[in-house]
Amino acid sequence: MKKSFARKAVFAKTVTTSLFVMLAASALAQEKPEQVSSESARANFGRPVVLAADDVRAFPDAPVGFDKPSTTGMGGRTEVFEYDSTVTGTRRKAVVYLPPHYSSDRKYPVLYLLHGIAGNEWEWSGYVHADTIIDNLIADGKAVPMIVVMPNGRALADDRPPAPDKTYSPQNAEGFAKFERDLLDCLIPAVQAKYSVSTNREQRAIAGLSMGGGQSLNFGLKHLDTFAWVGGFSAAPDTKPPGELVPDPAAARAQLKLLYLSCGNKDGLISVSQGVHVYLKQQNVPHIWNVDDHGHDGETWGSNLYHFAQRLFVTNKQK
Ligand code: FER
Repeated sequence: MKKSFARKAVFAKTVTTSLFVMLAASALAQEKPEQVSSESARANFGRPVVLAADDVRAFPDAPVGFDKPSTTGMGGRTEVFEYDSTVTGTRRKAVVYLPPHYSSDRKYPVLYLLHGIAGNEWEWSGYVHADTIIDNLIADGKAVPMIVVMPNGRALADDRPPAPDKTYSPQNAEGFAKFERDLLDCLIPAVQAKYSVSTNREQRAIAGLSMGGGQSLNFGLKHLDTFAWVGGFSAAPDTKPPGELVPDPAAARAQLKLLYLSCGNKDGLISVSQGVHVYLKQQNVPHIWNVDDHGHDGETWGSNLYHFAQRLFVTNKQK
């Protein structure tokens, strides 16, 4: 009797505790994403890196010279592209890379490449040399000729990078969320009106670094009808929780041609990508997970663009 009472008491306490934990968890889950601030960003960058057994390299670093212009110069070219945005009410800019011998006689696949929280449309070409990386891959026959659109992912009327003390302001972060509609409703149609590009989802990719990595996962995986190739390099805490990113693993499995995740093992933000990788693995969603030896820096972004771009718009490169 006594024993049974004791058991019941323990059971009741367990139920109460579990209920409390469940309620607290659901309250947290319904809460708005963590308010962005310099303090929370510092804390996120400072998180200890805890590596699991499969947090290892899928690829070596890109070879020396991969991001240096060839002695014969760039085969392709970059230009500034402008479009009208109904989201910001302004005319916005994107840097566009066109492959060698770009011609309206053929339709090209397009990679949308998104920058980080303090960057703008010049970050990928100016800091990481994305145009040179892609140009060299095409010249070497390692990537198919493609157009790369490097937009400004901060969809605000004033989309200049904010002063350093405002980098993590909620307003700046909000601009990155608003870019979803700017991309889908304004930029993609404008690119398709101006350039000779394929409008097929299997000829459209999205990838980005850090804040842009989070955007690429959030927008790419939500709009599988628009993007078949998705990459997140060092994805930032703007990334949605994994279950929200991929609510329908069967659809992701069926529709994605490539899902590529990477992060440096010296990057305090790695837990964001680790969470996505673990979930994808549990749900049997094929993906590449490349953990290299870098931090939150241009070396990991350049090297992962090198590996990602080679796998775009070709079959059987998921593994
Ligand atoms: C954060 C830490 C870093 C965060 C965003 C970042 C949204 C983005 C970094 C980058 O783009 O380089 O807490 O919150």
